[in-house]
Amino acid sequence: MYWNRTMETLPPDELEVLQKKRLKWTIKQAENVPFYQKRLSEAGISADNFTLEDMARIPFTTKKELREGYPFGFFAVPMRKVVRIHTTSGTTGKPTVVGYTQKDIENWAELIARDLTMIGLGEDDVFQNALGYGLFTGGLGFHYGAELIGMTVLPSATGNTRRQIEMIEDFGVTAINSTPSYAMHLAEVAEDMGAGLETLRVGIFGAEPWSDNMRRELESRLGITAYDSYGMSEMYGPGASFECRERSGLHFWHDAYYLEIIDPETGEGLGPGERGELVVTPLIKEAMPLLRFRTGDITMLLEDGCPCGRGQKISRILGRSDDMLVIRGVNVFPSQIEHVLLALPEVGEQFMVYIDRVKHLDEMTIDVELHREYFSGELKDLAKVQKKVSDILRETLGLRTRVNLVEPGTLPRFEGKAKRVVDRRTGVW
Ligand code: DLL
Repeated sequence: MYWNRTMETLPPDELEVLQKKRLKWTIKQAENVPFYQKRLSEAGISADNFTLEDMARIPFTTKKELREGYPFGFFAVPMRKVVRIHTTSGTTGKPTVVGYTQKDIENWAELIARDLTMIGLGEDDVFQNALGYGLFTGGLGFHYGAELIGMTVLPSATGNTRRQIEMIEDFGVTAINSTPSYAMHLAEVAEDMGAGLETLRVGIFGAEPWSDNMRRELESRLGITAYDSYGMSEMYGPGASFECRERSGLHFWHDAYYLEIIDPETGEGLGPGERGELVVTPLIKEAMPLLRFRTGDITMLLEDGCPCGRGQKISRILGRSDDMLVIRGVNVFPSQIEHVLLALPEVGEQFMVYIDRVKHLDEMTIDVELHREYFSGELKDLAKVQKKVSDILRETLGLRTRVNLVEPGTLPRFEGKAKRVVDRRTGVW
Protein backbone atom coordinates (compact mmCIF):
# COMPACT_ATOMS: atom_id res chain seq x y z
CA MET A 1 0.00 0.00 0.00
CA TYR A 2 1.30 3.41 -0.99
CA TRP A 3 0.27 6.91 -0.02
CA ASN A 4 2.19 8.53 -2.88
CA ARG A 5 3.22 5.73 -5.19
CA THR A 6 4.96 7.94 -7.77
CA MET A 7 7.31 9.54 -5.25
CA GLU A 8 7.86 6.42 -3.17
CA THR A 9 8.98 4.32 -6.14
CA LEU A 10 10.71 6.91 -8.33
CA PRO A 11 13.19 5.17 -10.68
CA PRO A 12 16.87 6.12 -10.09
CA ASP A 13 17.27 8.33 -13.19
CA GLU A 14 14.16 10.37 -12.40
CA LEU A 15 15.17 10.56 -8.75
CA GLU A 16 18.55 12.01 -9.65
CA VAL A 17 16.92 14.76 -11.72
CA LEU A 18 14.46 15.55 -8.94
CA GLN A 19 17.10 15.56 -6.20
CA LYS A 20 19.29 17.89 -8.21
CA LYS A 21 16.41 20.27 -8.82
CA ARG A 22 15.48 20.25 -5.14
CA LEU A 23 19.08 20.67 -4.00
CA LYS A 24 19.27 23.81 -6.12
CA TRP A 25 16.04 25.04 -4.59
CA THR A 26 17.35 24.30 -1.09
CA ILE A 27 20.58 26.16 -1.75
CA LYS A 28 18.57 29.13 -2.96
CA GLN A 29 16.47 28.96 0.18
CA ALA A 30 19.62 28.69 2.34
CA GLU A 31 20.99 31.85 0.72
CA ASN A 32 18.40 33.71 2.80
CA VAL A 33 20.29 32.68 5.94
CA PRO A 34 23.37 34.89 6.58
CA PHE A 35 25.32 31.88 7.94
CA TYR A 36 24.86 29.96 4.68
CA GLN A 37 25.16 33.00 2.44
CA LYS A 38 28.67 33.51 3.77
CA ARG A 39 29.57 29.82 3.57
CA LEU A 40 28.32 29.37 0.04
CA SER A 41 29.99 32.45 -1.28
CA GLU A 42 33.29 31.46 0.36
CA ALA A 43 33.01 28.05 -1.33
CA GLY A 44 32.12 29.74 -4.64
CA ILE A 45 28.80 27.90 -4.88
CA SER A 46 25.54 29.42 -5.99
CA ALA A 47 22.14 27.92 -6.72
CA ASP A 48 22.24 29.08 -10.35
CA ASN A 49 25.29 27.10 -11.44
CA PHE A 50 25.08 24.24 -8.92
CA THR A 51 26.08 20.72 -10.02
CA LEU A 52 26.01 17.54 -7.92
CA GLU A 53 29.83 17.57 -7.82
CA ASP A 54 29.63 20.84 -5.87
CA MET A 55 27.93 19.02 -3.01
CA ALA A 56 31.21 17.72 -1.58
CA ARG A 57 32.55 21.28 -1.38
CA ILE A 58 29.78 22.53 0.88
CA PRO A 59 31.07 22.44 4.48
CA PHE A 60 29.10 20.30 6.96
CA THR A 61 26.67 21.99 9.32
CA THR A 62 27.02 20.86 12.95
CA LYS A 63 24.62 20.81 15.88
CA LYS A 64 26.91 23.25 17.65
CA GLU A 65 26.54 25.75 14.81
CA LEU A 66 22.76 25.38 14.94
CA ARG A 67 22.82 26.09 18.65
CA GLU A 68 24.94 29.16 18.06
CA GLY A 69 22.14 30.45 15.83
CA TYR A 70 19.73 30.40 18.81
CA PRO A 71 16.93 31.26 18.58
CA PHE A 72 16.01 32.03 14.94
CA GLY A 73 19.37 32.43 13.21
CA PHE A 74 18.72 29.57 10.76
CA PHE A 75 15.27 30.67 9.63
CA ALA A 76 15.13 31.40 5.91
CA VAL A 77 11.68 33.02 5.87
CA PRO A 78 10.23 36.04 7.68
CA MET A 79 8.67 35.23 11.07
CA ARG A 80 5.17 35.95 9.75
CA LYS A 81 5.57 32.85 7.52
CA VAL A 82 6.55 30.62 10.48
CA VAL A 83 3.44 28.88 11.79
CA ARG A 84 5.02 26.56 14.34
CA ILE A 85 8.15 26.16 16.45
CA HIS A 86 9.51 23.04 18.11
CA THR A 87 12.72 22.68 20.08
CA THR A 88 15.01 19.88 21.16
CA SER A 89 15.21 19.22 24.87
CA GLY A 90 18.49 21.12 25.26
CA THR A 91 19.89 19.00 28.05
CA THR A 92 23.36 20.31 27.27
CA GLY A 93 22.92 24.07 26.98
CA LYS A 94 20.52 26.00 24.75
CA PRO A 95 17.99 23.93 22.83
CA THR A 96 17.95 23.84 19.04
CA VAL A 97 14.97 25.70 17.68
CA VAL A 98 13.23 24.48 14.51
CA GLY A 99 10.58 26.43 12.57
CA TYR A 100 7.92 25.40 10.06
CA THR A 101 5.92 27.19 7.37
CA GLN A 102 2.40 26.01 6.57
CA LYS A 103 3.87 24.11 3.62
CA ASP A 104 6.43 22.43 5.92
CA ILE A 105 3.62 21.22 8.19
CA GLU A 106 1.84 19.78 5.14
CA ASN A 107 5.00 18.13 3.82
CA TRP A 108 5.70 16.61 7.21
CA ALA A 109 2.18 15.21 7.52
CA GLU A 110 2.54 13.65 4.06
CA LEU A 111 5.76 11.85 5.05
CA ILE A 112 4.05 10.44 8.15
CA ALA A 113 1.04 9.46 6.03
CA ARG A 114 3.40 7.51 3.76
CA ASP A 115 5.00 5.77 6.76
CA LEU A 116 1.73 4.67 8.30
CA THR A 117 0.19 3.58 4.98
CA MET A 118 3.36 1.62 4.16
CA ILE A 119 2.80 -0.63 7.18
CA GLY A 120 -0.84 -1.20 6.34
CA LEU A 121 -2.56 1.30 8.64
CA GLY A 122 -5.56 3.37 7.53
CA GLU A 123 -9.07 4.57 8.22
CA ASP A 124 -10.09 1.48 10.13
CA ASP A 125 -7.33 1.86 12.71
CA VAL A 126 -7.43 3.41 16.15
CA PHE A 127 -4.07 5.02 16.84
CA GLN A 128 -2.84 5.69 20.37
CA ASN A 129 -0.16 8.32 20.07
CA ALA A 130 1.78 7.83 23.30
CA LEU A 131 4.60 10.28 22.51
CA GLY A 132 5.15 13.64 24.18
CA TYR A 133 2.97 16.45 22.79
CA GLY A 134 4.51 19.88 23.08
CA LEU A 135 7.86 21.23 22.03
CA PHE A 136 9.06 17.67 21.31
CA THR A 137 8.28 16.84 17.66
CA GLY A 138 7.05 13.28 18.29
CA GLY A 139 3.45 13.82 19.37
CA LEU A 140 2.25 16.55 17.01
CA GLY A 141 4.34 15.22 14.12
CA PHE A 142 2.56 11.87 14.06
CA HIS A 143 -0.79 13.40 14.95
CA TYR A 144 -1.20 15.35 11.71
CA GLY A 145 -0.08 12.47 9.47
CA ALA A 146 -2.33 9.96 11.21
CA GLU A 147 -5.34 12.28 10.81
CA LEU A 148 -4.46 12.85 7.16
CA ILE A 149 -4.95 9.17 6.39
CA GLY A 150 -8.16 9.11 8.38
CA MET A 151 -7.10 7.08 11.39
CA THR A 152 -8.93 7.64 14.67
CA VAL A 153 -6.26 9.37 16.72
CA LEU A 154 -6.01 9.26 20.52
CA PRO A 155 -3.56 11.99 21.55
CA SER A 156 -2.79 10.16 24.77
CA ALA A 157 0.76 11.52 25.11
CA THR A 158 2.91 9.85 27.79
CA GLY A 159 2.28 9.04 31.42
CA ASN A 160 -0.74 7.79 33.35
CA THR A 161 0.12 4.30 32.19
CA ARG A 162 -2.81 2.42 33.71
CA ARG A 163 -5.20 4.82 32.00
CA GLN A 164 -3.34 4.25 28.70
CA ILE A 165 -3.92 0.53 29.07
CA GLU A 166 -7.60 0.96 29.86
CA MET A 167 -7.90 3.11 26.74
CA ILE A 168 -6.30 0.44 24.56
CA GLU A 169 -8.88 -2.03 25.81
CA ASP A 170 -11.94 0.24 25.94
CA PHE A 171 -11.38 2.06 22.64
CA GLY A 172 -10.17 -0.95 20.65
CA VAL A 173 -6.76 0.53 19.89
CA THR A 174 -5.05 -1.26 16.98
CA ALA A 175 -1.77 0.65 16.77
CA ILE A 176 0.41 2.26 19.42
CA ASN A 177 3.22 4.74 18.92
CA SER A 178 5.81 5.40 21.64
CA THR A 179 9.44 5.13 22.57
CA PRO A 180 10.52 1.48 22.91
CA SER A 181 11.33 2.04 26.58
CA TYR A 182 7.85 3.37 27.31
CA ALA A 183 6.33 0.45 25.38
CA MET A 184 8.23 -1.94 27.63
CA HIS A 185 6.87 -0.17 30.67
CA LEU A 186 3.34 -0.40 29.21
CA ALA A 187 3.84 -4.14 28.71
CA GLU A 188 4.87 -4.58 32.34
CA VAL A 189 1.93 -2.61 33.70
CA ALA A 190 -0.50 -4.41 31.34
CA GLU A 191 0.78 -7.74 32.68
CA ASP A 192 0.27 -6.55 36.26
CA MET A 193 -3.27 -5.47 35.41
CA GLY A 194 -3.97 -8.74 33.60
CA ALA A 195 -4.91 -6.77 30.47
CA GLY A 196 -4.93 -8.85 27.29
CA LEU A 197 -4.71 -5.92 24.83
CA GLU A 198 -6.59 -8.09 22.32
CA THR A 199 -7.13 -5.47 19.62
CA LEU A 200 -3.55 -4.21 19.49
CA ARG A 201 -1.66 -5.43 16.41
CA VAL A 202 0.95 -2.80 15.49
CA GLY A 203 3.61 -1.00 17.52
CA ILE A 204 5.67 1.89 16.16
CA PHE A 205 8.77 2.68 18.14
CA GLY A 206 11.45 5.34 17.79
CA ALA A 207 13.13 8.45 19.18
CA GLU A 208 15.88 6.34 20.78
CA PRO A 209 18.03 3.36 19.81
CA TRP A 210 16.61 -0.12 20.35
CA SER A 211 17.73 -3.59 19.39
CA ASP A 212 16.29 -6.57 17.52
CA ASN A 213 16.00 -8.49 20.77
CA MET A 214 13.94 -5.63 22.16
CA ARG A 215 11.73 -5.95 19.08
CA ARG A 216 11.14 -9.65 19.77
CA GLU A 217 10.41 -8.96 23.42
CA LEU A 218 7.91 -6.18 22.67
CA GLU A 219 6.24 -8.25 19.96
CA SER A 220 5.68 -11.24 22.19
CA ARG A 221 4.60 -9.29 25.27
CA LEU A 222 2.27 -6.86 23.52
CA GLY A 223 1.09 -9.25 20.78
CA ILE A 224 2.09 -6.87 17.97
CA THR A 225 4.28 -6.44 14.93
CA ALA A 226 6.84 -3.75 15.80
CA TYR A 227 8.25 -1.17 13.36
CA ASP A 228 11.24 1.12 13.72
CA SER A 229 10.64 4.84 13.16
CA TYR A 230 13.49 7.34 12.84
CA GLY A 231 13.74 11.07 12.51
CA MET A 232 15.01 14.17 14.27
CA SER A 233 13.84 17.71 14.92
CA GLU A 234 16.15 19.07 12.23
CA MET A 235 14.40 16.82 9.64
CA TYR A 236 10.96 18.13 10.73
CA GLY A 237 10.82 15.41 13.43
CA PRO A 238 9.71 11.78 13.11
CA GLY A 239 8.69 10.42 9.71
CA ALA A 240 11.89 10.85 7.72
CA SER A 241 12.71 7.17 7.79
CA PHE A 242 10.60 4.11 8.59
CA GLU A 243 10.57 0.38 8.21
CA CYS A 244 8.29 -1.21 5.61
CA ARG A 245 6.68 -4.58 6.17
CA GLU A 246 9.93 -6.35 5.25
CA ARG A 247 11.49 -4.90 8.41
CA SER A 248 15.01 -5.20 7.07
CA GLY A 249 16.19 -1.61 7.25
CA LEU A 250 14.44 1.76 7.17
CA HIS A 251 13.38 3.52 3.96
CA PHE A 252 14.47 7.14 3.90
CA TRP A 253 12.16 9.34 1.82
CA HIS A 254 14.50 10.02 -1.05
CA ASP A 255 12.55 12.91 -2.56
CA ALA A 256 12.73 14.76 0.80
CA TYR A 257 16.25 14.02 2.07
CA TYR A 258 19.61 13.71 0.33
CA LEU A 259 21.81 11.32 2.32
CA GLU A 260 25.51 10.78 2.78
CA ILE A 261 27.38 8.53 5.21
CA ILE A 262 30.79 9.76 6.36
CA ASP A 263 33.64 8.57 8.46
CA PRO A 264 33.05 10.67 11.60
CA GLU A 265 36.79 11.16 12.12
CA THR A 266 37.91 12.14 8.61
CA GLY A 267 34.67 13.32 6.96
CA GLU A 268 35.34 10.97 3.99
CA GLY A 269 32.26 9.63 2.19
CA LEU A 270 31.43 5.93 2.73
CA GLY A 271 29.55 3.53 0.46
CA PRO A 272 26.71 1.05 1.04
CA GLY A 273 27.53 -1.46 3.77
CA GLU A 274 30.05 0.83 5.45
CA ARG A 275 29.05 2.07 8.87
CA GLY A 276 29.50 5.75 9.67
CA GLU A 277 27.74 9.00 10.54
CA LEU A 278 24.61 10.03 8.70
CA VAL A 279 24.73 13.44 7.00
CA VAL A 280 21.43 14.81 5.74
CA THR A 281 20.44 17.60 3.39
CA PRO A 282 16.67 18.07 3.52
CA LEU A 283 15.26 18.84 0.06
CA ILE A 284 11.86 20.37 0.79
CA LYS A 285 12.24 22.40 3.97
CA GLU A 286 11.15 26.03 3.58
CA ALA A 287 11.48 27.65 6.99
CA MET A 288 14.75 26.06 7.98
CA PRO A 289 16.84 24.60 5.16
CA LEU A 290 20.01 22.78 6.21
CA LEU A 291 23.01 21.83 4.11
CA ARG A 292 24.96 18.65 4.86
CA PHE A 293 23.80 18.44 8.46
CA ARG A 294 25.86 16.08 10.63
CA THR A 295 23.28 14.10 12.55
CA GLY A 296 25.72 12.34 14.90
CA ASP A 297 23.76 9.12 14.26
CA ILE A 298 25.63 5.97 13.33
CA THR A 299 24.18 3.78 10.58
CA MET A 300 24.93 2.60 7.03
CA LEU A 301 23.33 2.76 3.61
CA LEU A 302 21.93 -0.56 2.43
CA GLU A 303 21.97 -1.85 -1.15
CA ASP A 304 18.82 -0.97 -3.10
CA GLY A 305 16.27 -3.56 -4.08
CA CYS A 306 13.60 -3.88 -1.40
CA PRO A 307 10.77 -6.22 -2.47
CA CYS A 308 8.27 -3.46 -1.52
CA GLY A 309 9.50 -1.38 -4.48
CA ARG A 310 10.58 1.66 -2.48
CA GLY A 311 14.08 3.11 -2.65
CA GLN A 312 16.91 4.07 -0.36
CA LYS A 313 17.28 2.22 2.93
CA ILE A 314 19.49 2.59 5.99
CA SER A 315 20.20 0.06 8.72
CA ARG A 316 18.78 0.47 12.21
CA ILE A 317 20.52 3.33 14.06
CA LEU A 318 23.19 1.93 16.37
CA GLY A 319 23.29 5.09 18.48
CA ARG A 320 24.66 8.59 18.39
CA SER A 321 28.39 9.06 18.06
CA ASP A 322 28.23 11.04 21.33
CA ASP A 323 26.39 8.15 23.08
CA MET A 324 29.21 5.84 22.21
CA LEU A 325 31.07 4.88 25.36
CA VAL A 326 34.78 4.43 25.16
CA ILE A 327 35.76 2.17 28.03
CA ARG A 328 39.43 1.27 28.30
CA GLY A 329 39.69 1.88 24.56
CA VAL A 330 36.73 -0.31 23.62
CA ASN A 331 33.72 1.27 21.86
CA VAL A 332 30.34 0.31 23.30
CA PHE A 333 26.85 1.53 22.45
CA PRO A 334 24.14 1.14 25.11
CA SER A 335 21.97 -0.56 22.42
CA GLN A 336 24.53 -3.40 22.28
CA ILE A 337 24.22 -3.94 26.03
CA GLU A 338 20.43 -4.03 25.69
CA HIS A 339 20.71 -6.61 22.91
CA VAL A 340 22.86 -8.91 25.05
CA LEU A 341 20.73 -8.61 28.18
CA LEU A 342 17.48 -9.30 26.37
CA ALA A 343 18.81 -12.61 25.10
CA LEU A 344 19.26 -13.86 28.67
CA PRO A 345 16.14 -15.35 30.26
CA GLU A 346 17.41 -14.81 33.81
CA VAL A 347 17.34 -11.02 33.61
CA GLY A 348 14.69 -8.46 32.68
CA GLU A 349 14.99 -5.65 30.15
CA GLN A 350 15.63 -2.79 32.56
CA PHE A 351 19.23 -1.81 33.14
CA MET A 352 21.43 1.12 34.09
CA VAL A 353 25.07 1.62 33.18
CA TYR A 354 27.52 3.46 35.44
CA ILE A 355 31.00 4.42 34.35
CA ASP A 356 33.62 5.32 36.91
CA ARG A 357 37.33 5.94 36.88
CA VAL A 358 38.99 3.87 39.56
CA LYS A 359 42.74 4.34 39.94
CA HIS A 360 42.99 5.79 36.40
CA LEU A 361 41.06 2.85 34.91
CA ASP A 362 37.55 2.97 33.49
CA GLU A 363 35.11 0.64 35.20
CA MET A 364 31.71 -0.18 33.80
CA THR A 365 29.02 -1.35 36.21
CA ILE A 366 25.69 -2.61 34.96
CA ASP A 367 22.70 -2.81 37.26
CA VAL A 368 20.19 -5.19 35.77
CA GLU A 369 16.86 -6.40 37.11
CA LEU A 370 16.47 -10.08 37.67
CA HIS A 371 13.62 -11.61 35.70
CA ARG A 372 10.45 -11.99 37.77
CA GLU A 373 10.43 -15.74 37.26
CA TYR A 374 13.95 -16.08 38.64
CA PHE A 375 13.27 -13.87 41.61
CA SER A 376 12.27 -15.83 44.65
CA GLY A 377 12.07 -12.87 47.01
CA GLU A 378 15.69 -13.09 48.06
CA LEU A 379 18.79 -12.18 46.18
CA LYS A 380 20.95 -15.06 47.37
CA ASP A 381 22.64 -17.85 45.47
CA LEU A 382 22.69 -15.64 42.47
CA ALA A 383 26.43 -15.67 41.94
CA LYS A 384 25.99 -18.06 39.03
CA VAL A 385 23.58 -15.80 37.17
CA GLN A 386 25.81 -12.84 37.86
CA LYS A 387 28.81 -14.66 36.41
CA LYS A 388 26.86 -15.80 33.36
CA VAL A 389 25.75 -12.24 32.58
CA SER A 390 29.20 -10.77 32.97
CA ASP A 391 30.82 -13.60 30.96
CA ILE A 392 28.45 -13.07 28.05
CA LEU A 393 28.91 -9.32 28.17
CA ARG A 394 32.67 -9.83 28.14
CA GLU A 395 32.48 -12.16 25.14
CA THR A 396 30.20 -9.90 23.11
CA LEU A 397 31.52 -6.48 24.01
CA GLY A 398 35.13 -7.48 24.55
CA LEU A 399 35.01 -5.78 27.92
CA ARG A 400 34.97 -6.80 31.55
CA THR A 401 31.99 -5.35 33.40
CA ARG A 402 30.74 -5.50 36.94
CA VAL A 403 27.18 -6.80 37.12
CA ASN A 404 24.75 -6.08 39.97
CA LEU A 405 21.51 -8.01 39.97
CA VAL A 406 18.67 -6.01 41.47
CA GLU A 407 15.05 -6.78 42.34
CA PRO A 408 12.46 -6.62 39.57
CA GLY A 409 10.68 -3.27 39.42
CA THR A 410 13.40 -1.25 41.17
CA LEU A 411 15.24 0.51 38.31
CA PRO A 412 13.86 3.71 36.72
CA ARG A 413 11.23 3.47 33.94
CA PHE A 414 11.12 6.12 31.21
CA GLU A 415 8.15 7.77 29.52
CA GLY A 416 10.13 9.52 26.81
CA LYS A 417 13.68 8.90 25.76
CA ALA A 418 15.47 6.59 28.18
CA LYS A 419 18.65 7.74 29.94
CA ARG A 420 20.41 4.56 30.93
CA VAL A 421 24.00 5.72 31.16
CA VAL A 422 25.52 7.67 34.04
CA ASP A 423 29.08 8.61 33.23
CA ARG A 424 30.70 9.56 36.52
CA ARG A 425 34.17 9.98 35.03
CA THR A 426 33.58 13.61 34.14
CA GLY A 427 31.27 14.45 37.00
CA VAL A 428 28.62 15.40 34.40
CA TRP A 429 25.58 13.24 33.70
O1 DLL B 1 13.32 11.97 18.48
C1 DLL B 1 12.04 12.57 16.54
C2 DLL B 1 11.27 11.31 16.66
C3 DLL B 1 10.13 11.27 17.44
C4 DLL B 1 11.66 10.17 15.99
C5 DLL B 1 9.42 10.10 17.54
C6 DLL B 1 10.94 8.99 16.08
C7 DLL B 1 9.81 8.96 16.87
P1 DLL B 1 14.88 14.54 18.43
O2 DLL B 1 14.30 14.75 19.77
O3 DLL B 1 15.45 15.71 17.71
O4 DLL B 1 13.78 13.97 17.46
O5 DLL B 1 15.97 13.40 18.57
C8 DLL B 1 16.59 12.88 17.43
O6 DLL B 1 16.88 10.69 18.43
O7 DLL B 1 19.28 12.00 16.15
C9 DLL B 1 18.64 9.83 17.12
O8 DLL B 1 19.83 9.94 17.85
C10 DLL B 1 17.50 9.47 18.06
N1 DLL B 1 16.53 8.62 17.37
C11 DLL B 1 15.34 8.98 16.83
N2 DLL B 1 14.72 7.89 16.30
C12 DLL B 1 15.54 6.82 16.50
C13 DLL B 1 15.48 5.42 16.17
C14 DLL B 1 13.09 12.79 17.59
N3 DLL B 1 14.44 4.88 15.56
C15 DLL B 1 17.55 11.80 17.81
N4 DLL B 1 16.55 4.66 16.50
C16 DLL B 1 18.22 11.19 16.59
C17 DLL B 1 17.62 5.19 17.12
C18 DLL B 1 16.70 7.30 17.16
N5 DLL B 1 17.72 6.49 17.47
